[in-house]
Amino acid sequence: MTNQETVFSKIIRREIPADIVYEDELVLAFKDIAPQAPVHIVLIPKKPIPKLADATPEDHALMGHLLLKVKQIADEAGLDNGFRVVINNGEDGGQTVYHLHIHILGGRPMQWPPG
Ligand code: DGP
Repeated sequence: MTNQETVFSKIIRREIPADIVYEDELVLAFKDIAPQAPVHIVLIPKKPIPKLADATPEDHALMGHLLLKVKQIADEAGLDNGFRVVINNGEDGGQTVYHLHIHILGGRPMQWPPG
C-alpha cells in the first residue's frame, strides 16, 4: 500500500462498494458512509492528492472541475434551498481520509460556526 492508498482508491477501483452518484474521467462522487445531513455526498478527484494543501498549479483545471461538479451534483440531489461545501485539511482540519475530498451537505439548515 503506497502513501496515497486509501479507502477512496479502493472505491475508485470498485474494490469496495459505494453508492456512486456521479462519475466522469476525472472525478467520482458517492454517498458518505456516515452521513451528517439528509444529503451527504463526497466528491473526490480520481488523482490521489492526499489533501487540499498538496494540490499544485498542475491541478488548476482539476480543482476548477471539482467545484463546478459540486454545483451539478447539488442540483441533481435537489438541494435547491442551499447546501454546504466542506474540505477538511490535515489533522486540525479534522481530515481522516487522506485523499482530497469535498463534502456536499444539505437537506437541513446548517449551523455556523462549525465545530
Ligand atoms: P474527512 O473527515 O473529511 O476525512 O471525511 C472522510 C469521510 O469519508 C467521512 O465523512 C466518512 C467517509 N468515509 C470513510 N470511509 C468511507 C467508505 O468506505 N465509504 C464511504 N461511502 N464513505 C466513507
